[in-house]
Amino acid sequence: MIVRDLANRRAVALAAAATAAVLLAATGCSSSGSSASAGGSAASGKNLTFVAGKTGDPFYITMKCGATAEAKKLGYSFNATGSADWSVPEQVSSVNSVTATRPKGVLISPVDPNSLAAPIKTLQSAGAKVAIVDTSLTDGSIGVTHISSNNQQGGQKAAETLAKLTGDQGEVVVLTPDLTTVTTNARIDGFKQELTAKHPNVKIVDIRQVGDSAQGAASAVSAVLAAHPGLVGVFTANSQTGEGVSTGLKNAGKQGQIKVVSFDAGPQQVQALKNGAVDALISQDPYGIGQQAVDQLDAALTGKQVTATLQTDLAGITRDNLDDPSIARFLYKADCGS
Ligand code: T6T
Repeated sequence: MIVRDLANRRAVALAAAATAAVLLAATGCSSSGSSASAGGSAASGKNLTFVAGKTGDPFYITMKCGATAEAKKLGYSFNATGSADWSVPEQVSSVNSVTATRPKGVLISPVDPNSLAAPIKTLQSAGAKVAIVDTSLTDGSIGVTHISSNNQQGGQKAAETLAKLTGDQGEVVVLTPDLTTVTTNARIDGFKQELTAKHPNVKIVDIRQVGDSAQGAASAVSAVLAAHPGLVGVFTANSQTGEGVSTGLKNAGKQGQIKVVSFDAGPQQVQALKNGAVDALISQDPYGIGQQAVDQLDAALTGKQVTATLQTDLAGITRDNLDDPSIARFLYKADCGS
């Protein structure tokens, strides 16, 4: 079952999630170079830009699709850019280039909570309204709106799901891109908190940084298995780590034997769920994040009330509910046509 966004509805989401299929509240955002425009009286002559964390990532692609559609509906021209990798220098450079184009509004998912603060402040000083999407900055005063998933809650749900899959006992590992990204860190915090509080016999034996790459995660799996031959489960904190773990387990001949719960639901992750390499996905609503961010920027630009903080939905996806129509919006896109 799925619960709609906004923090004041999260209690409903939690109650619903108590059943087998897992259901959470989350966020997302997406990117990569593209543009769309349409005429519209209220927003005539106004332009929006999206700066993604990683342009080729299905999560950000899907966010871009939602933002593009909403911008078109409201009559804004829309561009998308960002870093090809999860890179601070690349994203700083993107923000500086965007500032030079003088957009009226910008959606941005900062890849670092501190290093992007100064360039985004400069962007704001140049007159742009800014929506911080998916990730966050340490300085919460930057941006007119902040839209994301409840990543901590998603991590808790991942722990609950993995505990169930492993019979509530045994050694598990966490694979994460790094220990600086606020979203993945919040997921890991939630994961640890839930196991400590409710599943003490499920032990985290390693939290491994593997880089934001499927290859890094695949290689880490063999090292992890060598160090922990009795491993029963893996939690991967985002798409790329989730994509790599299935390859790593397949290479080790352990596919299907070790339970896997992955954050996000990119096309490759969904395929891995279908073929049994992964057991559950905790998915966000990046399309909705993109839509809502554009709505909030439009409100800021037209003198309407802006909501400072919004949380979007999460969904727990298994082979049992994958084809449920209510899950469709939680499956990420490889491109806006799919
Ligand atoms: O999980 C998403 C996003 O929420 C996170 O901030 C970074 O990784 C993803 O883009 C998935 O790869």
